[in-house]
Amino acid sequence: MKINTIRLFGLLAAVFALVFSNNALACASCIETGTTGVHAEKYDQLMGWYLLIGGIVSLLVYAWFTWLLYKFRASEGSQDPEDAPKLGEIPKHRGDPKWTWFVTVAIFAILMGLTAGTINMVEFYENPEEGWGDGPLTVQVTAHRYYWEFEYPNGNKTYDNLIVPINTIVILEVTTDDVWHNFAVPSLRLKIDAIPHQTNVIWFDAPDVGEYPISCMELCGSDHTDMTGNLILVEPEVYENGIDEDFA
Ligand SMILES: [Cu+2]
Repeated sequence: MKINTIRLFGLLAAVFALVFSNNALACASCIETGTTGVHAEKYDQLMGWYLLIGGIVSLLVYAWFTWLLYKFRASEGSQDPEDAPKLGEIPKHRGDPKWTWFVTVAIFAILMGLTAGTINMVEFYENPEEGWGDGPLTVQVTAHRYYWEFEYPNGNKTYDNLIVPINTIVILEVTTDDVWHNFAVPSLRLKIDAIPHQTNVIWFDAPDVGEYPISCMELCGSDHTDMTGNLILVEPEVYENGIDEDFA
């Protein structure tokens, strides 16, 4: 192999390594925080489709690109092919229109499929579905600079820690007392704006007891990064026995 060919393959290998190591890092961080709940399951399925289709398309594009670079590489004494485009001239007929049609229809079909999946997902986030679990249990979430307030149906309140039972539909009615915030529980793939004078609704249902980090994901002031908490999922009996003594 010529030195330029070796360099070319080295460069492509580096690009691939960079792309795939980024994906690996993203996966590692999602395993670290743990995932639970019906939203995470559906969301990850959809992301799996995006990654799979994106992966296949990029492999095809890079393979085609590499093949073209190799096939049309310059060598001593080589000349432009007859149908090479010339500066300032509109090329005569080049290529096969069937391929253009094929690619256009394929892209359209892929985009329509992903759009339908995404709209479906948005509807799932907005409408609690019956049959997932007990409940619903409605909790009022109020954001403050720089803490979270959770008010339960019986009037009890907790701060920064949201404590709810597993296998229950939990509806969160989210608002704010001051500026814009954003309530997010990455492990459950939940994220919703907290907007003054407005109540936004999101729901979840998760089967695994544990603690899952809550973050504010809207830059809200100097202590924004300290605006954290935990979603604490407990057995229904533990929740019934009173959340005040154990967790608040
Ligand atoms: Cu905030």
